[in-house]
Amino acid sequence: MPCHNADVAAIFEEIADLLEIQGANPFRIRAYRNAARSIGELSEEVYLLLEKGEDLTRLPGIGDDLAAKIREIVASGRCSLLERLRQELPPAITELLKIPGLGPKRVKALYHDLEVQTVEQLYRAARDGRIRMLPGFGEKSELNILQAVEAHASQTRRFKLAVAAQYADALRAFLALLPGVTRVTVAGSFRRMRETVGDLDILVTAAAARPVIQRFIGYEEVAETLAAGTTRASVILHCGLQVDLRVVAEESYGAALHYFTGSKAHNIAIRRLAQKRGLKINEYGVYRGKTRIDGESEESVYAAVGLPYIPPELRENRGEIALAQAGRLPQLLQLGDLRGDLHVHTKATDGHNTLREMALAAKAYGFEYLAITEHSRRLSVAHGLDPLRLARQCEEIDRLNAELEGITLLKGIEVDILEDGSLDLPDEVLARLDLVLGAVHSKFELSRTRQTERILRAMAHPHFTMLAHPSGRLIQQRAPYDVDMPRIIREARNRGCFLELNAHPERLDLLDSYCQMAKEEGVLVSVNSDAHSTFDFANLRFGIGQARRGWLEKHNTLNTRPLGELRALLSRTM
Ligand code: DGT
Ligand code: CA
Ligand code: CA
Repeated sequence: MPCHNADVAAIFEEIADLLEIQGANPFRIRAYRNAARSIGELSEEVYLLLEKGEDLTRLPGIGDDLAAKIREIVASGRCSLLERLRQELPPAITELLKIPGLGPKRVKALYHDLEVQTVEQLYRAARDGRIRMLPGFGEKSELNILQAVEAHASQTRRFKLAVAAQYADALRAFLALLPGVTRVTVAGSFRRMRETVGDLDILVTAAAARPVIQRFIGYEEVAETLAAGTTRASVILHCGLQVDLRVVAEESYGAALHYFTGSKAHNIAIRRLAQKRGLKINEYGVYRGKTRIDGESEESVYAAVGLPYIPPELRENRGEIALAQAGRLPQLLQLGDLRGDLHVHTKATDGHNTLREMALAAKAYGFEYLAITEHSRRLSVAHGLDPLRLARQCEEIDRLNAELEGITLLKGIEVDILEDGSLDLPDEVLARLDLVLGAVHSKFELSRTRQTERILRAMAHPHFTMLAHPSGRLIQQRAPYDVDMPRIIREARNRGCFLELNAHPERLDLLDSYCQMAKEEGVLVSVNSDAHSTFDFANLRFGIGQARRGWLEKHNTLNTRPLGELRALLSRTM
């Protein structure tokens, strides 16, 4: 299992917290905090840097000692310092740090002076009025703690869609093979392809419910069973993900699927339509009075309120019901519509595979074309290309294109947009390429005005083709940079260039609402994998989900075009 940057950053962050609770040297604490930030913000996976033999001490804030710890973490998934610190302190103490308003300093005081070691003990201490006695706390902070603990209990962690998919796919396969099971569908936010999911909601039809429930709570990944009844059960998996299972009758399948797919706002709006027609919709079916008139399929539920079937990705009550009433639902983009991928890396920079391997994998995936878009020289941690190395790669692409059949490689670059909006390679180099993706990889903290000007200036460059991962966010790790995205979308229209929807599971960037805006403005979006290995084309599944949430259709998408048409569109931008 690869150890991701977020895992390394979380370990360093926890070390810093524990050191602080122990009252360690502030410089030592700060070194771990800086390292956590440095690794957390790195757009390249540190395990990949290690595989390539990169010297990690070149990264900001990383010295020999920290580099050794990173190697240990990546190699073993563990850190002996963290394990030692955890043994020296009560096991639940890090839970306390998750309570808003409680930093390591306060946790230290609560632990040393009141022997508070768990959230439960914290709650009792606050309720009993013992916290206000502590120096530096007082009545008001005691009340704040009480409220924060209550809020903390009601909110749980969310999982990235691609992470949830690993557990969902395995569980679906397990359930589908159980005796008597006829249908298994993962509903909820997962089916709506939201970028993160709070829990999995699984719907099963089966000859008998009880045996399915028993096998479900006995599934090897179950850590805890929260509830197990005759037709439903809830468990928590070892990874912390909650799974709700419901076994329903065949005749209620459609109504149940509709109910548990949500969103809640969409369901409420549909039920209101039903009421107007004198009908009632619940998870068991569609009813007129006491008579059940429909509910075996989702189509029948929508038909009962006079609507065509609405795809799950649209069910957010953001205008989809009015469109359905008007008969104007979009024909949403599908994975099979894509004819190529316009953003991949190879071994030449931070990818795993050679040019040839990537080309053959793209062909096997069913693609007609593949754009090779390495990083440019500024991104030195990714071993970005300078003009000479890029020229060599272009020659290699010419050779492969002459040799390979059924796949065409396009010459591209993911060039860094520098702070002043200039591009990280000379014009005459960019002019020789088929496409130029511009990307922001630095100076995320610029003001809104300056960040917007920077990107607009880059887009005005005569060779600029497409803005890569337009918001720069990493899901649950890094907020989008502050930028006037509507203005960028309008400029893309005026300039005739394109926006990327980057399907990397940590990015899913362009955000869905901006996909809608791009569509309205007539700006074509390219759903790209940003593949760093031959396996990564699989991530396009999540990019397609995001595109569908953003109402995109085949004709709104650049890389659904046949090669000839694509070339014409690309050359118009240059
Ligand atoms: P999540 O898990 O937070 O990512 O989001 P969902 O949408 O999966 O929400 P969840 O798991 O709480 O519930 C699954 C579905 O069940 C939800 O999308 C709609 C339906 N549902 C849950 N509670 C209610 C409710 O109070 N009213 C209605 N109409 N539907 C509900
Ligand atoms: Ca859910
Ligand atoms: Ca649920």
